[in-house]
Amino acid sequence: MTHGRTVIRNGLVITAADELHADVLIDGERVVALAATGSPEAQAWRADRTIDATDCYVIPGGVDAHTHMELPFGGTFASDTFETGTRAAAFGGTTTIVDFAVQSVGHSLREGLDAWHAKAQGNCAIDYGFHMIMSDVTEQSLKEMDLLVEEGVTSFKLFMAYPGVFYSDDGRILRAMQRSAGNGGLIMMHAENGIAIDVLVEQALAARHTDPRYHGEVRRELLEAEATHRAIQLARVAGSPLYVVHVSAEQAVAELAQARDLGLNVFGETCPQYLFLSTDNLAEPDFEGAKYVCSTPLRPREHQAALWRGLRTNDLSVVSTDHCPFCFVGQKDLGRGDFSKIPNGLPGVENRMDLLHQAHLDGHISRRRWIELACATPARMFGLYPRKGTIAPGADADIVVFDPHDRYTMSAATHHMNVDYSAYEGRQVTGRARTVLSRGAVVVDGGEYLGHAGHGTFVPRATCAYLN
Ligand code: DUC
Ligand code: ZN
Ligand code: ZN
Repeated sequence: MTHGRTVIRNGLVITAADELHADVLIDGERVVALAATGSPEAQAWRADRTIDATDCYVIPGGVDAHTHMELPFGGTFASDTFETGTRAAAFGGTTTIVDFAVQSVGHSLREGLDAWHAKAQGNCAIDYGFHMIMSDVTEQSLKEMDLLVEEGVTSFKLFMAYPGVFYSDDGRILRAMQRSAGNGGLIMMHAENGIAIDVLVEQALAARHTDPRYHGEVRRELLEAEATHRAIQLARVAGSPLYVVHVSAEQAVAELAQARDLGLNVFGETCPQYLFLSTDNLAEPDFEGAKYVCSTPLRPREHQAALWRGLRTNDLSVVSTDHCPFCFVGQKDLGRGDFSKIPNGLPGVENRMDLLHQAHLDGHISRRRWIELACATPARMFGLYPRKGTIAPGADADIVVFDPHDRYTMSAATHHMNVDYSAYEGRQVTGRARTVLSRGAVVVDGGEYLGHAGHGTFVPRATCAYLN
């Protein structure tokens, strides 16, 4: 579909590299030029549509590299479909997601990937890519990895947690890492020692410790740090890069820092829930803590300082959401009386850009670092840059006109995610997406949805741009 020429005037363009008072010219689905606001060049542009961004930022659309739409988990499914989840993402200023296709045990990667294509195709409001969850590392699935890399599915998540479901033992992990060392794929690791955690779960339940807060207690910080350390050593042995997802414990950040100080291709991701929430939430009475059950778990608030520091030093280089919503009524409920049966996951795809902007206002990160963590680095990490993650000639016109003064209260009553609670209920933030463009089309404007299911297309990805 062609959208003619659009010009965005009078805004402050912020990318990971620059802040410029510039106008942006879009032709069809792509950015074609930037020029200083008021310059003869910008004034000479003729367009079919002008978007006025006075007093606003003009930023690249967010890239959320970790979502789980419709994920089957714990006997139920994540409550956002690709349609509802990507629409909510658009409202929150995110214009690309990378979701996790799942290989189940006994099935091929191909079957899993085809199933996820079928769920997403024709349903998405914004562009999307896939990572592949490998639950069954076999001779066959190792060979399939090469084919997936060629098709633009260039990253593979393995689990050291969830024995009997997604879990891979060290031998399987090593084999997958060796394969990715050869084919350019990036191994993403859920680093928690699931075998030890399951022992602690059993002991906790035997002691009648059944409330949601025990989810946080049994998934010990040391078991995240130990698994992170082990994953790093296995990657070194295999000669492969490693990306550790949803890092929450200070001791795990220390493992990443040590590896990175050695110059290794080891990268870390954290999520807003670990930066803004804590075990205090998990301990909320009347089973309310179930709303905050995810893995890795929320940590005592003292860990937050280490995460913010990691984001500044680049020992953590991406903030994704791990968006995996389950309704409080009817889904989280499954774990009343047994915390281990609470489906793991939090909603957040709509909240990430605004929470990170608030983090800028609170003095944790600079404005350009906000864009780097939320747009540019995930795009580079997962082979989407410069098509996604920046505003530059040739890039997709995935652009957000962001009003940095718009103060509002996050709430389930007003959010667009298909889930009956907000993890950030009542939190006031300043700054919100006003106008959101996906490949040149306005999909959200002033709180109104103007997009449609099926606008979003699958984006084949190149390999990680950070490897040295
Ligand atoms: N963690 C979650 O919280 N949900 C889904 C899978 C995961 O690893
Ligand atoms: Zn995980
Ligand atoms: Zn996840």
